[in-house]
Amino acid sequence: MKEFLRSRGIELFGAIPLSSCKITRGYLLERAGLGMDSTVVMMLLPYRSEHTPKNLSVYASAPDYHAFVSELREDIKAYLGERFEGEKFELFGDHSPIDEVNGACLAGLGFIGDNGLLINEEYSSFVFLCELITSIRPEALGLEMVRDVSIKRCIGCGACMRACPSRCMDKSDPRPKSECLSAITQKKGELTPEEIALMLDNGSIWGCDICQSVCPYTKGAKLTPIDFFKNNVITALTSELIENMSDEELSRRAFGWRGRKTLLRNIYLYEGKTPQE
Ligand code: B12
Ligand code: SF4
Ligand code: SF4
Repeated sequence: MKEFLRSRGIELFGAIPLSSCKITRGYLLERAGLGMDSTVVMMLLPYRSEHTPKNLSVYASAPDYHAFVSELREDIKAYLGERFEGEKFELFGDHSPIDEVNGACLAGLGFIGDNGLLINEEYSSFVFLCELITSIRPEALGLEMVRDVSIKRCIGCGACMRACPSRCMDKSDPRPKSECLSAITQKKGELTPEEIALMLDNGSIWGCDICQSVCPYTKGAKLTPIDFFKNNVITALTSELIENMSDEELSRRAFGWRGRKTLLRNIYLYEGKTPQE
């Protein structure tokens, strides 16, 4: 398993018992026929490349990580299917039965920042998380089960709290996650004047990286070694680019998941245009 993952550019992984994880969407486990005695192989996918995006977040500028996970899912199923007859296995990422930040921390792959993200010592928080959940024992996969890792936290310097434009991490009055700028840019329908001002003041059409950029762990963090995230990076969103982008290409981008209309709403606001122009 280690060699298989490394052949896909995945160097950071660790196995933990599912029973130690925070279950957030139990129905996904049921659907895959996975019991609570399963093993979770948490994986980190560093995604920040040398290309610095101008008006969108780093995660959205790279090709969609869901596509990477889909491809990996097929490959893992073929690999394990040949070797382990009758066993259950499923790869999840984002749409996952567990709290992935918590899981990656339990697997010893990093610690949790006050910004809520998993911070890895080499790559900082610019890592996507995904996980194989399987009935196969870790020893049979050539992995050791990581046990009893306590949740570690960042140094708590407060830079993310001070920089967050939505005041999500305020100690006295933390705003709900629905007010996070990242959530607002991904919201369907009409935005309120306050939400529009927040988006324009911070110059991001899709996502928000402020609490990651100011984090001291990001200074000097390594760039992705995974080719998938290095190529086809989009560093600026424009109405011309999106109006001319095929549905297929848009579906392969993280900023496409809410549909063209929501994305163009943000771009037109950013460009000072009305939708008819
Ligand atoms: C829903 C969600 C969001 C929502 C949250 C909305 C809401 N109403 O909850 C929104 C859209 C705000 C969001 C934003 C982002 N997200 Co998000 N998100 C998730 C998702 C799908 C579920 C989180 C969850 O429900 N956790 C379980 C509940 C029980 O935990 P919780 O206590 O509510 O939240 C915990 C964490 O999830 C985290 N957290 C999650 N969202 C937010 C939002 C804010 C403002 C804060 C402070 C913390 C925080 O804090 C807690 C620490 O354990 C996870 C994937 C997953 N399945 O875990 C990705 C995930 C956490 N997100 C991810 C990313 C990349 C982002 C963004 C950086 C994207 C961007 N550049 O714009 C931002 C960062 C915001 C932030 N500071 O966390 C990555 C994080 C990777 C990492 N290194 O930790 C994940 C793991 C997806 C993945 N598979 O890689 N996200
Ligand atoms: S992503 Fe932006 S708005 Fe959301 S918590 Fe981080 S700094 Fe605040
Ligand atoms: S900016 Fe400081 S407080 Fe925030 S996550 Fe990074 S180290 Fe922790």
